[in-house]
Amino acid sequence: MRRGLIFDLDGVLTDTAKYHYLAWKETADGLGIAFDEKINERLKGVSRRESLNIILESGGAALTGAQKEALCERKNALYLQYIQQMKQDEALPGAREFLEEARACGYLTALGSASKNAVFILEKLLLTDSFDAVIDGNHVTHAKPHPEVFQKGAEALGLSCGDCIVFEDSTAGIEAAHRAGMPAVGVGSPAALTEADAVISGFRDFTVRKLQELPVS
Ligand code: B16
Ligand code: MG
Repeated sequence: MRRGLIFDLDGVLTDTAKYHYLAWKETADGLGIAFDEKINERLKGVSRRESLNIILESGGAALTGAQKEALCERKNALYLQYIQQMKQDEALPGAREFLEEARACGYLTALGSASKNAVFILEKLLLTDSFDAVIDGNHVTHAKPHPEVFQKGAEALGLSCGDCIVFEDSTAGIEAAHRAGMPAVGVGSPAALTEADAVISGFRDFTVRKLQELPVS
């Protein structure tokens, strides 16, 4: 049995994508770049800087490194205003319960998120104590689809990559899991997550028993 479970944050344990959307929209509006849900989809699981590059590319805008840095800071300041208001009930349904059950059954749990705000969000959700290790955007040099975040997650748990299973909502994250040598459970729609080894709609009514029935255990 694989003993380590590594969870992405945004889109898996909570829906911060809506706050990323609002903050990026305001930033893009300031640049006169049209921004919509379709472009926002491409930002899921992608680092802050890479997200800005995607937005600038869609608007045909070229900026200097310093200008990009300033925009990333501005976007994050807007984003922080939103997540400051988060409450514990913004954990996605069943996520807290599944984490508790998994740990009670002897699984080790790690967070593997691209976000540099992950620790703050876990605190807001009262989920900090549900993890044996947290690897986020502050611990990695390479963004997903690079496998670094998950490799470091396994290492922090004291496990080999082959002992871990990843839960991810983004295609970049699923590719990162595979490149780390880990199976990926997609969280979302099977049509969007075709590369995942199994797909669940979310953690509502999801149990350790159901995990063990998936072709990833
Ligand atoms: P931050 P995840 C990712 O979180 C988001 O999906 C992505 O949209 C965001 O750009 C990235 O975190 C960086 O977030 O600006 O807070 O550092 O899905 O990897 O948990
Ligand atoms: Mg995600």
